Amino acid sequence: MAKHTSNPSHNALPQGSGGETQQRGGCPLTTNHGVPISDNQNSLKLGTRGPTLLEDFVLREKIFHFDHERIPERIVHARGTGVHGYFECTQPIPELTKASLFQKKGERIPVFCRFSTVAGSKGSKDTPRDVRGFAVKLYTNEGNWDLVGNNMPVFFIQDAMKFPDLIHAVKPEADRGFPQAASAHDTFWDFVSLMPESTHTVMWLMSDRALPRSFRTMEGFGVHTFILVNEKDETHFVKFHWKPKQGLQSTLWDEAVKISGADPDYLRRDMYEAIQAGHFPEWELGIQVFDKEWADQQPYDVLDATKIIPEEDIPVKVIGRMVLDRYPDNFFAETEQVAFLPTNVVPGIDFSNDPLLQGRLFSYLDTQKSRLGTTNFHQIPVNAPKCPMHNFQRDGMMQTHVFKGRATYEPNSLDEVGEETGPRASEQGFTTVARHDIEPAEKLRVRAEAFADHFSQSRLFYRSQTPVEQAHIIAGFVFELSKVQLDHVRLRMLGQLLNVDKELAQAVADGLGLDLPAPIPAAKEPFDMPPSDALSILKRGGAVAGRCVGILVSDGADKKAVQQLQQALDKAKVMYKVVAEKVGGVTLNDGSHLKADEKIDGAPSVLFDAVALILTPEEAKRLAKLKPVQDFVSDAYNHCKAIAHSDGGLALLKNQQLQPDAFTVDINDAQALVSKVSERLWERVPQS
Ligand code: HDD
Repeated sequence: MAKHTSNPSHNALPQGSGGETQQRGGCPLTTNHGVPISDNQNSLKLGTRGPTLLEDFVLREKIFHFDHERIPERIVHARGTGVHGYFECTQPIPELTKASLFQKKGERIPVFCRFSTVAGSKGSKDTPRDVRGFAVKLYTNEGNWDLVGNNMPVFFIQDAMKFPDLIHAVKPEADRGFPQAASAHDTFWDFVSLMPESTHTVMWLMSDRALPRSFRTMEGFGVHTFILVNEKDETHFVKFHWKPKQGLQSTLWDEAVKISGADPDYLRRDMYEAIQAGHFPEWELGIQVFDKEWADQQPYDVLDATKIIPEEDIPVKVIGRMVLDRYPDNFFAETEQVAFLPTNVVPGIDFSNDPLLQGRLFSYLDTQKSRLGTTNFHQIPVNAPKCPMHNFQRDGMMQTHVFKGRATYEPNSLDEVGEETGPRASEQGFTTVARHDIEPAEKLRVRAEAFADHFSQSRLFYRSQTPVEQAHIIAGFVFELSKVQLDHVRLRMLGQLLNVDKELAQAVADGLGLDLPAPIPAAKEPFDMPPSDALSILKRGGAVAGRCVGILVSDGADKKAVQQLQQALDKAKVMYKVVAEKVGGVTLNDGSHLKADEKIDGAPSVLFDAVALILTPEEAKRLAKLKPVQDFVSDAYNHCKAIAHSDGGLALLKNQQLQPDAFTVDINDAQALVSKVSERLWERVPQS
């Protein structure tokens, strides 16, 4: 006989399951319908060893619910991490927009921000070469404004018509189901080499921008041109930028590859750990504002999402800041169920005619129904506006509101018999601004002539980079095209690159061991634009606070050196992890015990911005024979990172034939390490 346990007291039952989400310790376990459960270990059987009974509603409900726990993953941007925070207006702009969030200096509103990769599935790694999504839901007091952007200011295509083709090309190849989360394969390069308009974004994709060190060290861009509308219904064009206070930083390709093995969750863990440690990432919201007259004079079309507006031409004006300070309580409820919609705009913000944006306005609402299963997805807490919401939309799957009364239509006169009439549209509500710049035209399925120049800005991007960054772009092309198996695709891509920059094309051809083909005729001859420093990561650099140092210690390590380093890092708000041969830790030279955070082979140096090697010479000699220790040291060095070392640490470097230099500093000069945490000594390794 199954052992019977006594039922918990019925008096302790929670008040219905609807809003009860707090799992209090010791509260009674119940079914979804509130029936107390006495045994959560055994199914109901006939006898002790007999078959399980169909009437076991406790078992069936539990398994039934489990069977349906997954929902379809996002068709793109499936892998992501979300964070709560706030937006604060720092520079009101009532002259430009009536949007409520930009009216009062110091006013804060809540936000939810989701960072993502694009191509990979939900369970893929965090560090592929890919664009990163940067989607922000701003809960204003006039409704939700979703700025659904990326970490690159341009996009692969000019018209939404091509989006399914682009995504089919980059996703795992249809017949074989691989490669996962990678653009380095035939179909992606076949597509982009046939689509010259993709070249500019492909340049960004081959650059270090596609390998961010952290979501915290990325810029965000609204990409499209939007429209700001003020109280007088005057309009201005605008582009939105998120500028990280942490500065910009990326990883090397070799690092990214190794990180994906050591910690596929690297970027989300980084965000989680930074927030837990109180290093709240912060971005400034900036705008580039311009009018139609200015736009008409540019050699590109501001409605073309494959183009930037150089910051030297229209400087970015900072109007606010966003701070992310709270990790979600529940990944599924919040990060997975959050639904971003470019159609979520508020009074004062309107859409431009960018054909990519116009297509997006349909796609996102549509996809939420298939992903979240109901038109009532706006009632999920993370999606619900935080201001009042009233309308006559009713019913539908998973309706959670209990509407009262019979006013479900408008107009109605139910107030004449004392009943509620329901909400009314008001003049202060959203109005699509009248645009006088759109001339009456024929219906045409065409691409505007002004969208035809695909290479001038690709060239601008390449020529704005430092030589180190250019070398990384070349290496990116060589790696990716080496994975392409179709010779004609490689050659076609080289033909496109010739339109960007001859030296770039030659270097890529050399890296592939191929002769340069003839250039592919450009639809419009590219021209040279003045380089823009804003496009380079290295010309702008990063900040020290919030970085992470790996401290490799051995038995007998000098306690004073360890403590001094820890104090200097704490003072500079730099995180650190103690790494040792065994996770139990080490005994320091004063006999005290230092617990390790990580075992050496679980925390290779690719996970850190800089490292410290605090070992005794004897232990260094012994540990130098271990492969993970060798890799820890040589990777830190070859990835150009700062290394602080004790005498034993120096012996480890020499053991690996690594020459001391300006970025190998004595452990007693902790400040020297701190000052170099966000930099790399590129001269260490030839960049070609
Ligand atoms: Fe998109 C998701 C960003 C073009 C269709 N997109 C999605 C997300 C981001 C972007 C950040 C993830 C949101 C989240 O975290 O839940 N997408 C962009 C940017 C684009 C862009 C910056 C160009 C400037 N997207 C684009 C086009 C289409 C879509 C042209 C279709 C015509 N995007 C979608 C989608 C997704 C999506 C299929 C998948 C999941 C979702 O919407 O909610 O509808």
